[in-house]
Amino acid sequence: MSFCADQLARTTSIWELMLSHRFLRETRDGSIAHETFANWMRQDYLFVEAAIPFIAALIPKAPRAHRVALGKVIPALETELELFRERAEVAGVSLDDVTPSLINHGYVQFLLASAYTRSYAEAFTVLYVAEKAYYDSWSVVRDGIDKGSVWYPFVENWTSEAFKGWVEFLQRELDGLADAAGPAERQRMGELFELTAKYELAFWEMAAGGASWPGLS
Ligand code: MP5
Repeated sequence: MSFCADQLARTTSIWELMLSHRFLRETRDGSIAHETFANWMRQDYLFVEAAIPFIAALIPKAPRAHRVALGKVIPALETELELFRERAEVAGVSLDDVTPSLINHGYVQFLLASAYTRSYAEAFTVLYVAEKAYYDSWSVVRDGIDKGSVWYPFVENWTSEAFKGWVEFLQRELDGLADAAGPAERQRMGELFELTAKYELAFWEMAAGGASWPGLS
């Protein structure tokens, strides 16, 4: 079995919790509270901003064949940030003075630490899982959301044919990196795979439940 198929099977229970999350169901059904979706938008805007230095830190570690593909992600992320700003304007959401929730802070530190301190194959595992989680999650929303919804452009962003192709590319390449890895590195890749899936689930939980830090209101 390929590395990704193996890991996806091993972490099925996490993916099931992620893809059946109430945040996705309520966004799909149109019953999500405006403030709840706005909370996700504000937090994910910070996450996407942090994804830029994550990708930038991966590039010097990347095999030559990956450099152009990774380089193209940076302008794509800038375009994505524009989408957030445009939707925020339309929906009356302020993206100013946002501070990261504990989950967001932890996830971003984890992303950056992976890029700086782990092998390329290990950090690439984190990238794949984060992208796959968003493709799968927004595909759940796509299957039912009103196309006139103010949130629909986010669905289009992460379920487009181009994004699907990107996730498939990442999956093929990650399988290749895992084939070339020794058993110890492959083991670490598996641990990062699971941890990233848990962060993704936790991010939906935080999006639905609020961004305040434990102990503070
Ligand atoms: C992504 C994201 C997808 N925007 N937010 C989280 C919490 N996980 C994954 O990443 P990208 O870079 O926006 O496609």
